[in-house]
Amino acid sequence: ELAYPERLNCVTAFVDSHVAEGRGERTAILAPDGTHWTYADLAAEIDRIANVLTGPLGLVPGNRVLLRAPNNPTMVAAYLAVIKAGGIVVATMPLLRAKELGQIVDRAEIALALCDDRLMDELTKTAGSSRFLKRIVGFSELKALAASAAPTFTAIDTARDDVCLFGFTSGTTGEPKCTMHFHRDLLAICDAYARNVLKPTPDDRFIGSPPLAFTFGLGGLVLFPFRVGASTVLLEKASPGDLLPAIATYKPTICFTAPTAYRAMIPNLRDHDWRSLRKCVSAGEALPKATFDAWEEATGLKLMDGIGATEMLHIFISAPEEEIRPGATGKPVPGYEAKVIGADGEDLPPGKPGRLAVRGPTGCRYLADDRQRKYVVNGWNVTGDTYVRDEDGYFWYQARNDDMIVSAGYNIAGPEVEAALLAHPTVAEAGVVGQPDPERGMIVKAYVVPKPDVTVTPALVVELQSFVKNEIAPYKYPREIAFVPSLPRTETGKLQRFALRERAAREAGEASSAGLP
Ligand code: 3UK
Repeated sequence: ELAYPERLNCVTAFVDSHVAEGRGERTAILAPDGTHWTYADLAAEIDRIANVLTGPLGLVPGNRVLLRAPNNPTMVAAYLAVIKAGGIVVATMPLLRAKELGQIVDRAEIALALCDDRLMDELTKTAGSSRFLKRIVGFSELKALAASAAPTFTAIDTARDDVCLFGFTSGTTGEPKCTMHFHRDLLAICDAYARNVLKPTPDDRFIGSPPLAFTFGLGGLVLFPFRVGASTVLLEKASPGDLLPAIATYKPTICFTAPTAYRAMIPNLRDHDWRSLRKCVSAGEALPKATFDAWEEATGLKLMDGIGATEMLHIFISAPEEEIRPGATGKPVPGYEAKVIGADGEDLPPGKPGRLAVRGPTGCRYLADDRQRKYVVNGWNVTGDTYVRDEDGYFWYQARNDDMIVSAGYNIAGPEVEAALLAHPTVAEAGVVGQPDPERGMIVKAYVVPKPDVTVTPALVVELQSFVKNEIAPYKYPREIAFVPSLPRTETGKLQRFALRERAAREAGEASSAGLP
C-alpha cells in the first residue's frame, strides 16, 4: 500500500528533497540548447517562477494554468512551479490549433497561459474568442520576470488529494475528455510502476520523444527521473531520426518512445552509438512481436511494453525485463489489479477475450463528464481495450474495442493482422481496418508502408496475403492491400484508425489493386 502524508505538495518530493538531502549538485536536466541544470538550479528556477505566478500574475491555489511548449527546461520549470504554487497544470500538445486550444480553455476555465514564444500564434487566436483566457505570458517574458524574482518559494500547503494536473485525452472519438489527477497520483506512478517494473537508479539518464503534455512523457521524462534524483534529456525535436543522434550525444540509459519509433530506428542503429541504453520502454500502442524481436536482435535489449492511459495517468500493466513474455503486455503493475470482463460485466476466465478492467492507486476522474459512468464501473476502470488473460496471469492485447473487424461473422483484431504483416521483411509499417463489403459486412483491409528499396508489384500483394495466412488463422488475411507512403498518426504516436476507416469506406468497391502503380 502506498501511504502519503495528508498534507503533500508533490514538488517537494520531486525536487526540494534532493537539494535538502545533499544531492543539489547532481544533474537534473540536459538539453541541446546547452542547458545543464543541477537539482539546485532547477529548484531555484521553479521557485523564481512560482514567485512570479503568485506575485505579479496573481495565481491563487486551484487556478488552472495552460502550458504550451515543446519539451524544454523552461516548460518543466513552469510545470512544477504551477504545482508548487498550488495551481493546476493543463499542458497542451504543441501541434494543437486555436480551435482545439479554445475547447480546452473553455472546459478547464483557464485564465492564464504560459507559452513558448514560438507557439504564440494559435493561442493568441484562441484568446481573441475566449471569455476565460485573460493573460498569455511568453516564455521570454516569464524568464525576464523570473530573473528579478527571489529564488526561494515555500511550497503551498496542498493536500495529497488536491488536484494538480488536468490531462486531456487526444479524443480520437468525440470531444477531448479532461481527466483530473492529485498530488499523490504523481508520486504513485513512480512508486508503483517505476519502482517495481522500471527500477531506475539515481545514476540513470532518461531520454525520449513523448510530449510532456502526454502523461506518458510527463512520467517517463520528468517524474520517474526526478523521483530518484536521476537526470533527463529534454528534446524539442524527437522524431526517430532525431532520437538516435541525441542518444549518441547524451549517452542516456533509459529511453521512452512509441513502438513505431523503435521500429523506425532499427535500420539506423549501426550508424550511431546507442550502447549507453540499458532499458527501453514502449507504450501508447500495442508493441508488435516482430518489433520486439527485431529490437532484441539488433541491440540485445528487451523492449519493455506497458499499457497506460491518460485516465490512469501512466502504465498499469507491464513486466520487469526478467519476466517479459514477448507479445504479451505483461502483468498488473504491483498495486494494481486487472481482469477481463464480458458484455454484462462478468469476470471471464483465462483464454476468453473481453474488456480490460483495472483498479489501483490511480484512476479515472473526468471533469464534469457523463462518460465517467462508462469508464468507471463498480470501482473498476474499463479502458476500452479488448484483452485475453492467460493461465499465468499475463495480459495479451487484442484491439481497441472499436478496432475489432467483424467479417463474415468472424471477429478479427486489426492489430493482430498488423503484427503478422510487420514480420514480413518488406513491410515497414502496417495499418489494418475493416472496409465495408456487401457480402461479408466488412473485409480486412491493410495499408502497408513498404521498406525503402522494395518494389511494389501485384505479386507482393499475393505474397503478403499468403504470409499472413501462415502466421495467423487464414480467415484473418487482408483481402485488400494498399501500399501507401506513410500512415496517419497522432502527436502521441498512435495510428489514426478512424482516418484509415474513412479512407477504406471511400475505397470500398474499387479494384483490389488499389495503390498499385
Ligand atoms: C492504448 C496501448 C496496447 C490503449 C499512455 C502510457 O497511451 C497512453 O494514454 P492514452 O490516453 O491512450 C490510452 C490507450 O492507448 N495503449 C496504450 N499503451 C498500449 N495498447 N499496448 C500498449 N502498450 O488503447 C489505451 O486504452 O493516449 C500510455 C503511459 C501514459 C499514457 N497516457
